[in-house]
Formats: sequence, C-alpha cells, structure tokens
Amino acid sequence: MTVPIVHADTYPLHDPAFEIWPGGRLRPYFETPQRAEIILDALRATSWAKIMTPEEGRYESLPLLVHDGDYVWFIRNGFKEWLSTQPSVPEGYPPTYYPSSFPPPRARRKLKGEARLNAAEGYGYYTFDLTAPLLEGTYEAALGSARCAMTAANMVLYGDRTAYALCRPPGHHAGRDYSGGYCYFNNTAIAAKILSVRGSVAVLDLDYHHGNGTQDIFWEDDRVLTISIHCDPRVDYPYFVGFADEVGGGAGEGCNLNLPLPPGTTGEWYRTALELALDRIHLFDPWALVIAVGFDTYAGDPFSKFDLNTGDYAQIAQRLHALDLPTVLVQEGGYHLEALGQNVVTFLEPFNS
Ligand code: SP5
Ligand code: ZN
Repeated sequence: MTVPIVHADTYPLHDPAFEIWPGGRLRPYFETPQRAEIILDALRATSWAKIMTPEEGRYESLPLLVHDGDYVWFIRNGFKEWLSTQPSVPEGYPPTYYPSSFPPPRARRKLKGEARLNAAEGYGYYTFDLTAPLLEGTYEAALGSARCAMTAANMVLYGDRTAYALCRPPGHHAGRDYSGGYCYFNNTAIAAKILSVRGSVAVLDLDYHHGNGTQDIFWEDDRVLTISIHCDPRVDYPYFVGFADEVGGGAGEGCNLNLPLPPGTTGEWYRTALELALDRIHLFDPWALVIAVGFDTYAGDPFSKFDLNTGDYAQIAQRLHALDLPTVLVQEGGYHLEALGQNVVTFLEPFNS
C-alpha cells in the first residue's frame, strides 16, 4: 500500500528572513522552506510514500472557495503595489511588506479605490499580526500550497482512502479575509470545502496553536464540524481566540469544539482530549475527515509548552486511522527541524494500510 503525498515546487518562493519578536527585536523566521524539504526527504526514504505534484493548471480562483475576493486580490497584488511606492528598500534581506497600521477595533471597513491601493498602509486591513508579511513570491507559494490541499481533497473525493498535502506556507490561522500566524490561504478549509460537496465533513486540528481561521470560516456552517486541540489561548498564541465557549453561531451553533489544554500537557492527557474529539465526530457522522497536522506539540519544538514525543504521534495516528474514514491530512506547523521528518513519517505510517 501507498500514501499519496502531494507536494508543489513553489514552496521556496516564500522565504521571509526575519520575524519581529515581542520586544521589537528581529529573529530568524521559523516557518522556513527547509521545513518542506526535510519532510519531503524523510518521506522519500520510506517505501510507501507516493510523492506527486498538484493537478495541472493555475487554479487562481481556488482560494475563492473560502476567501473574500478583495483579500485574494491583495495577497496576489499587494506586494507589487507596495514596492512601486517605495523609493528604496533596505539591503540585507528581501523586500518585505509589513503593515504599519491596523484598523482600530470597531473601525474596520473595506477600503475602496485609491485607499485600497494605498498599499503602504492597506495590508493592515487584511492581516492580524506581524508574522505573515508579503514578499515577491508569497502569492505563488501560497497558491501552490492551496493546490496541494485541493489535489489531496480531490483524490479522496474520487475514491482514495487517504491523501497527505505537504502544504507550505501553512493555512489554519488565515480567515476569509485575513492572514496571520504564517498563514495566507487556508489549505485545511479549502480541503474541507471541496469534500463537503459530497456530505458533511469533520476537521480535526492538531496543531499546537488554535485553528482560528478554520473556525471562523465555518463558524455558521452546519455541514463542516470544526474541532481544535491546542494550547490554552490564555497561555499561547493566538491568545484572543480558541476558548472552550466558542461553539459556532447561527446554523453552525454546536458545530465548533475547542479543546484547550494547559502547558505541560503529556501524550496521555492529550489522548484524553482526543477521545472527546472522536466522540463528537462520531455523533456528527461525517463522510470524510480532514486532519490539520502540526508537530509544534512536540516537546522539543521552539513554540511548544506541551510534552509530546514521537511515540505519541504513532498512538494518535493509529487511533485516527481506526476511525476508518476517508481522510485528508493537511500539513500545518512544526518547527523542530531535527525531529520534523520522523514525526511526519510516524504520523502517516498507520495510514499506509
Ligand atoms: C501555523 C503555525 O504554527 N503558526 C504559528 C504562529 C505562531 N506565532 C507565535 C508567536 C508567539 C509569540 N510568543 C512569544 C513568546 C516569547 N517568549
Ligand atoms: Zn502552530
């Protein structure tokens, strides 16, 4: 048996050198092209990974499945517009477009015409933190990443049991009209949206950070159940969202489940939360499952306050495979470069049967 691995060669086009860290200092950007390379190399060394490229075509309208049209326009064109207004750009790192102002709470309104094109300020409308800057190749890389999710979802829609989308950049912090947390297009939401043409779908987000973008996109949707297991937002990013009382709204009320866990969470505690998630999935009775996989829950990860090890990923994955649902796996975070390859291989292994 094999596991299809969908991977696009556009991932190196997006490479912010630095990230602005609390305190105002610059430090290296953790979400690097190297991450995808490492995962790919580890999978190539297995006998069961069948590595393939996304379906042929540009698919420039793909992000519109879950994103606002003006937002997609901005991710595509904002950098160029901004660069054309810059008399000079600092040397030593690639030209990088950060917003310099954000709409004050309750004053967010859509910019039109020249105001929208005043890109030097405009990106503040479309991003919620300082970790998703726009660079020359950001759009191409984000589109390539989305196409991986699309192709994996189509494979499962047309009969494959499992497919893994090696997405980079990641997506789960991106909402209908905003980027943030290293994310531009919400790959997980795109996969779920595609699968939802056939019936209801469950999304299970296992990244260390709450999947706020995915939650927001499907907030009022009763066809897509969204569940996220993550570090308590009182302790860690994204801080303002991811609490247990967020249950969905309108028709989607009850179709969102947040399972925040405290710092120090071990594999054993984690699996307790996982069982609650699985109970909810059983009740919902979806035809397919999307797993947003992040390995920043790993004990050694630079972001992690959890205590999971590689053996825990084997157990979690076996439990999920035993659900016996058609499953799309979408790569989100994971920044411990020495362990990342083995963690991905370990997680996918049970799906190889
Ligand atoms: C996809 C993904 O994993 N995105 C993660 C984005 C995390 N950004 C975290 C910023 C955390 C700031 N914490 C400051 C701690 C300083 N000691
Ligand atoms: Zn994360």
